[in-house]
Amino acid sequence: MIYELYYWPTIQGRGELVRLALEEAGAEYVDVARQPQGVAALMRLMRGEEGSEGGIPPFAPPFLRVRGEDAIIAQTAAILRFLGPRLGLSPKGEDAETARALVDQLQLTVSDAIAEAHEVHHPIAASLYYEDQKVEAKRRAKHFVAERIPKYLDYFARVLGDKEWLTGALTYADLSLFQLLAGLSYAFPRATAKAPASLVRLHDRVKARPRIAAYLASARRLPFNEQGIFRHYPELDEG
Ligand SMILES: N[C@@H](CCC(=O)N[C@@H](CS)C(=O)NCC(=O)O)C(=O)O
Repeated sequence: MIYELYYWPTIQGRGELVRLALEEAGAEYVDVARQPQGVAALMRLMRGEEGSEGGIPPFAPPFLRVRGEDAIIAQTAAILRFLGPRLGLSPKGEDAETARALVDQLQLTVSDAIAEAHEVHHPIAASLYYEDQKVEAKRRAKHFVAERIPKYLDYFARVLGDKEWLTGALTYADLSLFQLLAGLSYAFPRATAKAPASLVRLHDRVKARPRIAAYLASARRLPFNEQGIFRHYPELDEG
């Protein structure tokens, strides 16, 4: 089984949530847009010029194609919902439908937090530069830092309790929570320094998993940067 991941080649972005799941599972995958002519291939699929006959083109990356299978799946949470049981990162079987929905619920909450982290530096429009919306970004950041980061982190700490993983066993939602914590620590180090200790421990447990550790040390893991979702603008971390 070979998976093709389609995502922008120069940022971690939302593609990273899918990458972490594929890496943890040791799955065979191609990060298509990082290959020669890969971005052009991504654009063709997104425009519907290629792909499954009569299929649904994705609105935006990330999206996933399984070689030899017809469908292209977009939306990070939907991709992970699809991959979870295949990769052993969410419960399998008909009787696990509710358990899978709970993992999905957690994943969608991570997605909400990530969307808000992006809107801090782009509160008016994604098509405008940060420099063109700095005043609004500063206002938005004040609320994100004071209210939203603590609310999201306290929620995940409450779900985690004294368990090792959010739902008991490791799922893709734990990997995504790791990425949320890593991203927030990069973008808002001052605000995230107050993260609950149990979440820091979860972050460190994910980071130490052998395949994840090998991935993080490899060239496949791009560094955070100021083109991505989590951007470090010190003025936005002040609160
Ligand atoms: N809800 C989608 C959001 C997808 C998304 O916003 N993708 C970004 C990159 S991270 C993009 O390229 N968006 C283009 C656009 O929205 O026009 C998901 O979670 O996958």
